[in-house]
Amino acid sequence: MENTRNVTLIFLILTFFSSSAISGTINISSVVDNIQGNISRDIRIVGGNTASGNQFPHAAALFLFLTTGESFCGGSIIHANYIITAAHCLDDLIRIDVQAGTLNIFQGTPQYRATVMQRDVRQHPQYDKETLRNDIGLIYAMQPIRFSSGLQPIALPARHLVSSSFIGQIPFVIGWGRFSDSRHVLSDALQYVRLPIVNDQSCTSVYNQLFPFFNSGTNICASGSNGRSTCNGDSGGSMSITLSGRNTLIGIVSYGSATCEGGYPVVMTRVSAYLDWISNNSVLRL
Ligand SMILES: *[C@@H]1O[C@H](CO)[C@@H](O)[C@H](O)[C@H]1NC(C)=O
Ligand SMILES: *[C@@H]1O[C@H](CO)[C@@H](O)[C@H](O)[C@H]1NC(C)=O
Ligand SMILES: CC(=O)N[C@H]1CO[C@H](CO)[C@@H](O)[C@@H]1O
Repeated sequence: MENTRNVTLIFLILTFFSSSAISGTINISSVVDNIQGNISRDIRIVGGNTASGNQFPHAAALFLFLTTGESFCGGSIIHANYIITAAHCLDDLIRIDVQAGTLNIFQGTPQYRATVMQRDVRQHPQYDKETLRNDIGLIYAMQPIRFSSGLQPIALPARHLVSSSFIGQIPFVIGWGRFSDSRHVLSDALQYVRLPIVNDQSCTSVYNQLFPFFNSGTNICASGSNGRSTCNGDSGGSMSITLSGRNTLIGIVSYGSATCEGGYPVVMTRVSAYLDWISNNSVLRL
C-alpha cells in the first residue's frame, strides 16, 4: 500500500512537468483532475525566494514544444553554444524556445532568445524514461550566447570531485516552476531554494521500494524537509555550490514527489558522473 503510493508520487511529478502550456501558463488542472484521493492538490511553492540581480546568470528557460503539447523546463548554460538539462525534458521534442539573461520569463527582456530544433538536442543514450536513469541532455545553441554580467556559463565539477558525495553541502536549486493551488502557472520570477544534500538512504527508502529508481552513482539525494522543496526548481534546473570561488553545477533536477509539502526528498542527476559524456558530446574538454 505504502509502496504503491510512493511509486505513484514519482510518476505524478513527471506528468506535471510534461503537461501542456499555453503561452507561459502551464495548465495542470486537467492533470490534477485525474489525481485520485490521497495526492495533495495543494501544490505550491514553499520555502523559496525570488532571485535577484546576477545571482544565477547561467539560468535558461526552456519553452518546450512537444509532439504531445507544450511544456517547460529549466536548463543551465555551460558554454556559449551548450545548455544542459534533464533528458526527460527532451522527450517527444519538436523544438525549444530558449530564453536566457533574464530573471523574469514573461515580464522580462531576455538578453538571449533562440529556437533550437530537435536535431540539435541530445539525450544520454542510456537515459531510461521509465526509471529516469541517466536523466541528462545537451542542447546545442547554434546561435552563440553572448555573455555579460547577467549571462554567464556555470562551471562544471572538476575531475577530482567525481568521487565526492557532497553530503552536508546546502546547494542552491533554481527554477521558474511555480504552481499554486488556484492558478497552475509558472512563476514569472526565477525562484531559488537551498536544499541540503542528504545520504542516499533518504532517497532509496522512499523511491526504491518497488524498483531501484535512485542510483547512488548517478543521482544525488536532496532533502525536501523543513517546508522547502523543488516545486520551485523545475525539472532540468540547476543545483549548484561554490567551489574554488566559482558557482559549480553539481546536480540537475530530475524527479521527486508530487506533494511538495510532504517532506519527501528530491532526486538530482549527479553531473560529476557525466563528465566524459559531456566532453564526448560538446566542445568542452572536462
Ligand atoms: C485548463 O484546463 C481546463 C480543464 O481541461 C480547462 O477548462 C481550462 O479552460 C484550461 N485553461 C486554460 C487557460 O486553457
Ligand atoms: C567517450 O568517448 C570515448 C572515445 O570514443 C569512449 O571510449 C567512451 O566510452 C565515451 N564515454 C562516454 C561516457 O560517452
Ligand atoms: C485513492 C486512494 O489511494 N485512497 C486511499 C487514501 O488513503 C486512505 C487511508 O489511508 C485509503 O483508505 C484510501 O484507499
